[in-house]
Amino acid sequence: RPGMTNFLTTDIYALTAEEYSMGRSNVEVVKLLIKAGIKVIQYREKNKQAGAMYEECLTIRNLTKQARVTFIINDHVDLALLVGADGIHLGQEDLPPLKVRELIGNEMILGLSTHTPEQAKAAATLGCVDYIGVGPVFSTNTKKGVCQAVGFSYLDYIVKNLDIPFVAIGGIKEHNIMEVKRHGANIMALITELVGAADIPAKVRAIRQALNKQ
Ligand code: TZP
Ligand code: MG
Repeated sequence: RPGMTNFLTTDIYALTAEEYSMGRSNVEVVKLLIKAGIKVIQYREKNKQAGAMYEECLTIRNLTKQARVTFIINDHVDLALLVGADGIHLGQEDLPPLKVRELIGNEMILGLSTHTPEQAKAAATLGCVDYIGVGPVFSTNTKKGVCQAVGFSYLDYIVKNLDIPFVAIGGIKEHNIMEVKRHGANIMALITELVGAADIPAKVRAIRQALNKQ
């Protein structure tokens, strides 16, 4: 999968969320993330109509392609196919990963959110999932609804027992990211800490400094 090299070598996996972006558009935020040297970006947008998302994703696909940034789209397989994204990210309630793999072929990255050891084992067993999301590590307001923080116990379980690539997610900030790394995570997914930062490139520099301190 072409987008996987960036994925496996990155430290930060950035996700969009316009409602937390301090009045900036998803496209503006993506430009800033690219400028900051982010190599993996997921378009995650829960509040827009398909037509508006299509236009945004088309623009973001062009920007990310030029910058050789891996572009993953949350939920919307049709959008990912139409704009030629590098990957698609599914939740537990979305279409079955095996069926989505049938649609997207072998070139696209397929990610799946998981919240329990059972879900992680099931994802690994499918054979068609490239990476799993692991979390929420800390409590977060960004994912509204049923999802309770699972703390470090679930992350520790994954590090100890499973071989599949994973990204830690949920409430990860500059001040706690080193703790997450110490628990064995190499790739951290962040939403509000990045899109909500007044100066996104400065925030990325600060996070990378924190990660490389010890
Ligand atoms: N999945 C688990 S937690 C979460 C998602 C999409 C939200 C993470 O957002 P934030 O703002 O980084 O806590
Ligand atoms: Mg979903």
